[in-house]
Amino acid sequence: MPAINPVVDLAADGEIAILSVNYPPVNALSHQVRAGLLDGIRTASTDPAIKAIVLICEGKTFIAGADITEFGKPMQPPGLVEVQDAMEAAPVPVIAAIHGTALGGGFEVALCCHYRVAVASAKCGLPEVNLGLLPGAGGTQRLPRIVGVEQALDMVTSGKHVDGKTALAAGLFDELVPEGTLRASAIAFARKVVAEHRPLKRVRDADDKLAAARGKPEMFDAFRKANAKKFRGFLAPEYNIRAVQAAVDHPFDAGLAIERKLFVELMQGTQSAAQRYVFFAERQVWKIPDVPDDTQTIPIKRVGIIGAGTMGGGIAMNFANIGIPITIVEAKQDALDRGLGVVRKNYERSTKSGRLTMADVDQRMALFTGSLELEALADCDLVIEAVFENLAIKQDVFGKLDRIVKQGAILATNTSALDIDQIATAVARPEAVIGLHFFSPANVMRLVEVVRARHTSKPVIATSLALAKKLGKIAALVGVCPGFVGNRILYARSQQANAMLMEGAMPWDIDKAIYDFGLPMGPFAMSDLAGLDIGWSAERTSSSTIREVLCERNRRGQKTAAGFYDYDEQRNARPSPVTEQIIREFAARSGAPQRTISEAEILERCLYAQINEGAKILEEKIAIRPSDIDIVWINGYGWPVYRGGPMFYADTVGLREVVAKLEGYGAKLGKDFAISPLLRQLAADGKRFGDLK
Ligand code: 3H9
Repeated sequence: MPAINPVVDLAADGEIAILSVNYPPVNALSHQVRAGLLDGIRTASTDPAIKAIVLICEGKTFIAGADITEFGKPMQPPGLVEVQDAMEAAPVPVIAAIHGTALGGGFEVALCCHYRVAVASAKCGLPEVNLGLLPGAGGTQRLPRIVGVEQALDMVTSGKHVDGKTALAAGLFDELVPEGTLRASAIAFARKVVAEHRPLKRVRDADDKLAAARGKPEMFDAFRKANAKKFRGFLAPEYNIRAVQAAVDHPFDAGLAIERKLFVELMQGTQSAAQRYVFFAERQVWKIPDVPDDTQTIPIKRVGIIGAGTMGGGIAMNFANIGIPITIVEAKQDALDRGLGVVRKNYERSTKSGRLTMADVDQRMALFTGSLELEALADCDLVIEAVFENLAIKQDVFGKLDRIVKQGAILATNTSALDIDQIATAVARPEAVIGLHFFSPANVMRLVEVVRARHTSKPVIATSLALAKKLGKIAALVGVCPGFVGNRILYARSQQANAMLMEGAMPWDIDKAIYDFGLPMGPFAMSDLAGLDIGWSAERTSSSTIREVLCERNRRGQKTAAGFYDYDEQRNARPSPVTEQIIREFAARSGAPQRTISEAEILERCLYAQINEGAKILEEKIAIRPSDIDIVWINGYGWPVYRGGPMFYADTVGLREVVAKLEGYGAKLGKDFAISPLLRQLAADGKRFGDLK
C-alpha cells in the first residue's frame, strides 16, 4: 500500500490496514494530516482485501488536537468533520490505537472510530476550554453519549486529562493493552473484531446515557451554580455547557450544528485569542535567546534554605514534593521548630482532601534537616536565602555562604525588592548568584521570577529554569530593577489607585472595578490580605499616609479584622466608615478637589499605567518579551487568562488609544508619570506589542 503523503502512511498487515500519522511534535491535525487521513480511509475502505483499519501514531503521542497554529487562518479543506464522517461511515471497523495523549480534535477523531484500544499510560481529554474553545468536532455530542452528562460536563469544562484506567472504566477505551505492544495488540484486537463479527459501533447512535438526562434541565443549572466562582468571567465553560445541553435536547446532527455555531463564536472572540496566545506564551517563556537548550546544568541533589518563616518553609515544600532533600537553617531553635511545624501542618492539611496520605507526609518531612548553623549548608548544590528584606543582612549572609558553600553551587536570594547586583558584591563568585523570587504562598503559587544579575552565569540560569519546571512552576527570566517585573508593575497600579483615593474614589470603588475586570481582588483588598503593617513600625510612624494612619489605629488588615475594610468573623469584607473618614480628612488636607470617578477612569488609569510600566520594562530589557510580562501577571497576580495579560490586553485596546488616554489624564497621573517612548513609538507606527519579536 502507498504512503499517502509525507505525514500519513498506509500499510497492510494481511487483511488489516494500518493508517499511521507521523507529524512531530504532537501529531496535530494540520491540513496535511487531515488530507492524509481522508485519503487513507478512502483507499483502505475501498480495498476489498481490507477487513479492518487501525489508526495509530508515531512519536510520543496520539493526535493531540487540532493544529492551533492554523487557527485564525483560512481553513484549507478537507475539514476535520469530513475526515470523521469517512471514518464513522467506513464499511469495515476502524480502531484507534492510542498512546500518549489523545486530546481535543485528536480524541474527537478517536471517538469516530468504532473501537479504541490504548496502553494504560495513555490519556484522553477535551482540553479546548483552556484555549477558550469547546470541542468543535463532535466532542460535546459524542462524549455524553458514552459517559453521561455529569461526567461530560466535568470533562469539557475542566479540560482535564483522563488516565487510561478511568477511561476504560468509563467506556472511553474498549481495551487496555500492554505497554510497548500497541501496534501488535491493536492489530490482534482488529482481527478479533473481524472474527467475532462485532458491530461497527457508532457513538452517534448511542442514546441511553442521554435518555437518563432528558427532562432534567436543573442538572445544568446546578452545575453552573456549583462552579460559578471557577468560571467567573470566562465564556468557554458556559458555551461548553450549552453544547452538552444541545446533545440532550436535540438529535445528533442538530446538536452537532449547535456545537459548530457555538465553536465558531468562541473562535472569533477575543477570549479564545487571548487564551491561545497564553498557550504559546507559556511555552515560549522557557526559551532564552542567549542560553541555548544544550547549556550545561548543575545537578541539584540537596537544597539549602535560610529562613524557616512563611517564605522559606513554603519554598522548601516545593523541593520535598519532588524528593529533593533540604537543609533548612534558622537563627533560633524555637523559630526552626515553629517553621517545620507549619510545614508539617500544611502537609497534613493535604491529607484531609486525600491528596496525600500520612505516609506521604512522613516521607516528605524525612527529607528535612534542620540546623542553626550556616555551616550545615556546605554540601548543598543550591542555597536559597529567604531572610529579612535588608541589604546589609543579606550581604552578610552571602559573604558567609561564599566561605562555606562548596564551589559550583548556586547561591540564590528570594528577595522581592533588593538589588541583587548589590547582594552579589558580597561574594567572590558573583556568577553563582541569582534571584529566585517565589510568590507567597510559595508552595501554592505557580510563578517564580528568575532574576538574572549582572554576572549570573548561563549554567546557573539554565539550571534554575530547569529546576523551576521540575517543581511544576512557571518561570520568567527577568533582570534586576526595583520590584523586578511583577511588583514594579504592581507599584505603577498602586500609585494610581492611591492617587484616586485623594480625588474622591473609595477603596471599594477601585477594588470593584478591578475585580469586575477579572482579577481575584483589587489593590486595597490585596493590601488588607497581605497586612498593612509590612515595613511599618509603631516607633517611626509619622501619620503621613492613609496606610500609616490605619496602622496607627490598629487597622492592619484582615489579621486585625480591620484595614481598608472592616471584616466579620468569616473574613467577609465590608466598606468601613472609619476608613472613609480617614480618607476624606486626608483628601481635605491635600486640597485636591473631590469628584466622582467613573469606573472607566479607574480602569484606564490603573491598567494603562501598568501597560506603560510594562513598556518601560521592555525598553530596559528587564523582560525578554511582552508575553513574559503577561505570564508574570497571569500567574503571580491573577490577571484573567481570558484577557491574555496586560500587554496582550493593550494590543486588544489599541496602543494609540492607550497613549491618547494617558495623555488625556495628564496631570492626574502624578508629577513623575512619564509615557514610555517605546509605547509612544509603537502607537505612532500603528504597531502592537505583539509585533515586537
Ligand atoms: C482542538 O482540537 C479543536 C477541535 O476540538 C476542533 C477542531 C475543528 N497544535 O506542550 P509541549 C506544540 S483545539 C500545534 O511543550 P508536552 C507546542 O507549541 C486543540 N502545536 O509538549 C510545542 O511547540 P514548541 C486541543 C502544538 O510534551 C510542542 O508542540 N488540544 C499543539 O509537554 C510541544 O508541546 C490541546 O489543547 C497543537 N495542538 O505536552 C492540546 N500542541 O516545541 C494542546 C502542542 O515549538 N497540547 N503543540 O514550543 C498539549 O496539551 C501538550 O502540548 C501535550 C504535550 C500534552 C500534547
